[in-house]
Amino acid sequence: MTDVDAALDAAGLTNQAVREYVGHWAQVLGPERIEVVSAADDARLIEESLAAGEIQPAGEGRYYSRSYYKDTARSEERTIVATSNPSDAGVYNNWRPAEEMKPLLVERMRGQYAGKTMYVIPYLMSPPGSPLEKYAAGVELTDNRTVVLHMIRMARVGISLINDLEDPDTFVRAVHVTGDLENLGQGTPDDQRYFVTVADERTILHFGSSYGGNALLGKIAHGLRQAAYDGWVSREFLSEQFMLIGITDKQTGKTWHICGGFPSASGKTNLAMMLAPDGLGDRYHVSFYGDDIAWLWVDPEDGRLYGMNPEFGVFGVAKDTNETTNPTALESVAEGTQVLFTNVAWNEQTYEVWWEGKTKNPPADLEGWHDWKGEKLSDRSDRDDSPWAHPNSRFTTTLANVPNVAADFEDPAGVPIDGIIFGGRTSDREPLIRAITDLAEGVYDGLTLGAEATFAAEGVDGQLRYDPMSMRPFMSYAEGDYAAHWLRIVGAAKEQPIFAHVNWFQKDPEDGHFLWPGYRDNLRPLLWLMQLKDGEVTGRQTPVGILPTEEELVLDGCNVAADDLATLLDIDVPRWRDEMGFREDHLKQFDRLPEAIWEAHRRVAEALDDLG
Ligand code: OXD
Ligand code: MN
Repeated sequence: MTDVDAALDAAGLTNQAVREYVGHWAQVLGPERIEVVSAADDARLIEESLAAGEIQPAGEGRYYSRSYYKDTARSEERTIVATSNPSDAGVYNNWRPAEEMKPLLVERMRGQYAGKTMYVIPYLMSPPGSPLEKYAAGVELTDNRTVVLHMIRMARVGISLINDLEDPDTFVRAVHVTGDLENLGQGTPDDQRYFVTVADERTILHFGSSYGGNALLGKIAHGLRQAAYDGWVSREFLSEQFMLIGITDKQTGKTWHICGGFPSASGKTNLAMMLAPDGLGDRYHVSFYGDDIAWLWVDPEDGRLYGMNPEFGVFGVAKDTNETTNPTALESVAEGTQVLFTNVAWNEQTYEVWWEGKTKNPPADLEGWHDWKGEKLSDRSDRDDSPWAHPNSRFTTTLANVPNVAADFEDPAGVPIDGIIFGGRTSDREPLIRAITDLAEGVYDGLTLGAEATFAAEGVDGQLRYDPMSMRPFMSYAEGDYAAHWLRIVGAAKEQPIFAHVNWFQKDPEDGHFLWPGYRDNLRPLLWLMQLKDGEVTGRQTPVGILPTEEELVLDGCNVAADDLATLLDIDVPRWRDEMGFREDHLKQFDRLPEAIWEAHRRVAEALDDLG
């Protein structure tokens, strides 16, 4: 066993509460060494990881790693929110009693760092000086150097961040143990993994993975689950799986900010990194704040709703990222960015990387190429057409690498929020955009967000897999209380944001083509939304919200067939009536759902019925 005090003294870690926490867990985990890390250690840690073969070079200032083949995604069934209050149980949070989970995790983790280094990662999930800084501090312990490299990219990491806390004891205790990945029974009845957030103790205990979503504890476990719980208990803020962008009108100098939630595979990162389409680029500029998490609160001084991205980087899905879908993402992983790729295909001779959808066809010359499992592509049988890269392969790069990152992305004050949007992947029924000006109807719309199931087995035809506010995997308390908290926080804002539901994925039922070009053209409906908020257009009222008229949507340089446009800007009433029945069943699951949400539901249902 190592001398904890000597290691912490040498690192200059003076926060007494953090020292006690590290000392306690060193007893449980039994590491051989302790190393406290700061972002300034990145270059040395990269060298060490290269030398140890944990990462590989992928071009100048770019790196590549592979994870164990059964450890490539978040595991929702093994993810648990534990507290001491049974009324925290919701439909989605897999609630368990804290007193049951804590000893179980401690026993699983005991001695697991033997012969290893315990990395102590002091981090902040906010820009320093944020009004929410006291909810942002954490200290992750991990036995995995690649996890450290990811954390340095995804969070602000440094000893000074934790030494100087206003309340030295207010930090999230986040313990990560990789475990013996080859013997954890992933996905079997004997699964050994546990990813537990003990939310009322601000303690995260994750055992049995080194995949980002399970192992970068600042991001999802703290930044989303814990923060959502803290925001509710304190009555101070919301934490949501939202992207956040700015749109500037260069003619008037006005900037609007829009945040919003999209279930996975609905294009959230592409939207967050979008550029203005050619026809509108002279006038409008889109700036990037974040692609995955937003914290929202009302400023007591000016009474406005503010938002900020607590993260420091992007942990983006590589698949299908290319010059058309997301050119900014490609620039943010260019040479010199210190990006880390995970589970893409990699060439050991040229150090190139490739993933499905990067180019139309994979590289023709197989020489040097390995698939995400490390197998040589040249050794593959002709019959093997499995993907070269894992569908959930990732790139991890800092926000500052994104070419259109907003000039004020690190401003601790955050940015005022003008619009909150929700959007799933829906092949019919949902128009291009429908705006909602009533708070309860906006929250109701978020609660009934969903996307068509991607796996036949999981889905029922025509029915969505509901994913309230895109928070289904990250809910930390009961959904009815969550809805009430939304009404409370946003309701306190003097200037109300406008809500909208968007859908880029409507298809022609006959030939299956997408009706809307998507990507950069998605700016057009968002501009209309901001004009509606500012009273410059009026749209057309329907039972499910206000839709743009064809004349109002700025379509210069955009190719959409007239009949496709007509469908995009209309609602399919019979399909909507079916949907209302599904929504009712969905909402009935939630205890304590505020009456205001039920009233919103009934208003929409009655308005649809009134259409005759
Ligand atoms: C996720 C992610 O799993 O952002 O949602 O990585
Ligand atoms: Mn996410």
